[in-house]
Amino acid sequence: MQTRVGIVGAGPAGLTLALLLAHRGIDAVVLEAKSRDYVERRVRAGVLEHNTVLLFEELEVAARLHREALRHSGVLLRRPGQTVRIDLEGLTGRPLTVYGQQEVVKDLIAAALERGIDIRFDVSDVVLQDFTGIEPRIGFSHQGESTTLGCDFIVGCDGSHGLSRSWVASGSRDEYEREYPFAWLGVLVDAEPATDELIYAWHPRGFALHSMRSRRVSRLYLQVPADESLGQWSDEQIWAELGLRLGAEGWNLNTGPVLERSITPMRSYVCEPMRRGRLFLAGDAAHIVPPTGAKGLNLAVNDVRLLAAALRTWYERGDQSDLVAYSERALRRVWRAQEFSSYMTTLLHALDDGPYAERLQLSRFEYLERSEAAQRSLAENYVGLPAKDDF
Ligand code: RFL
Ligand code: PHB
Repeated sequence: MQTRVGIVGAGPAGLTLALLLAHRGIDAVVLEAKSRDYVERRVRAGVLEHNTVLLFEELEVAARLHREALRHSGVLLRRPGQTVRIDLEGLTGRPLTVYGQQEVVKDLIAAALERGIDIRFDVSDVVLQDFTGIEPRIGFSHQGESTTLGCDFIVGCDGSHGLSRSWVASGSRDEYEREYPFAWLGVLVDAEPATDELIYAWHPRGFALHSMRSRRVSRLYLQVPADESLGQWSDEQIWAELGLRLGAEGWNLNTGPVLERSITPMRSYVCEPMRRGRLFLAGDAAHIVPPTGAKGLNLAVNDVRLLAAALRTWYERGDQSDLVAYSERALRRVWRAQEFSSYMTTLLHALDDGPYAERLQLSRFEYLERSEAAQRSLAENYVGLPAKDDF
């Protein structure tokens, strides 16, 4: 088997990259460890930046998104007795789009298969070889047979638990990490959202988030200790805690059957550089942010936007300068998102760091309530700085 670009992982990064390359006449093969059904059902992100939507439009994969997604022009930040609305669209001119990651993945897979892109699901034993030379290869097993895919470049889009990162040699990579002492317990619920805009709530008992997937399905999260297990929480306890932490006078949560529940650890990670030889990393394979800033999927899409353009420059002009610049360019936005995600996380979670830290949180919140400059800064980071080559 031979192709130009071998892509490991069919999440948002791998699929978007394959579509961007196909758009430019560059063929690629995508190797995915899980089944199609599994990746299409995995419940994760919900918030898309305007940049991400614009790129999906350019790729002509946004028809269903435009029919079904919810468009939000603001977001609510709450503390007991106090709610601050950030007018995202008014402050930045850009709205926010709420559309489930599993819907994005379904749309990308359907478009890729329709356009003849070769995606192999259920592969195993993926081994990356010879990427420090000019003829990289990917060994893998598929339907009981071992095969080798020869390619010009390998792109590791295999997410936070993937293996590609481990091939960027330990001696030549710098790793930056932070583990938070808490996790998010998330529930997907068959209930009409009790709010038109997302609510991020600080509460002395811990953070809570009211998000949604549609006009009939809500997505809610609770801060829990890092070592919490799902079995420790009954539905009744989850509803009681959500009601308490999100509560406001004259406002009630809508409850309903829980369709899915999960626990997500909160951590930050960056691998620098996002490249070794002809192996490139993109998305969660290279960096992880806590979900409070809603940035992970959007960063993955930005990485592959830059990488696809760099590969095009290489194939059309034999010019490798954009490939050389890829890691540095991508990392500028990655670090902005790291800082913003850390800001949102420490603004909104119960930190268990004493009364001084709590007063700082309160002061930051009051600053947001009173200062348009503070609101504008939050808004431009949350909706996403405009996508440019150098940011
Ligand atoms: P993915 O989506 O993890 O895809 C990687 C794919 O690689 C496959 N794979 C392999 N394939 C072949 N061989 C191997 N050895 C392989 N190892 C792994 C995996 O099966 C998988 O299909 O990474 P990608 O494409 O980089 O996309 C990143 C996003 O998924 C992630 O950043 C977001 O989900 C983060 N995130 C959010 N991002 C946002 O932009 N907005 C949000 O609102 C938002 N909310 C969230 C989130 C993530 C969450 N969780 C569960 C982590 C909310 C939550 C709760
Ligand atoms: C979600 O809807 O899953 C969601 C929304 C906002 C976040 C994280 C997750 O910050």
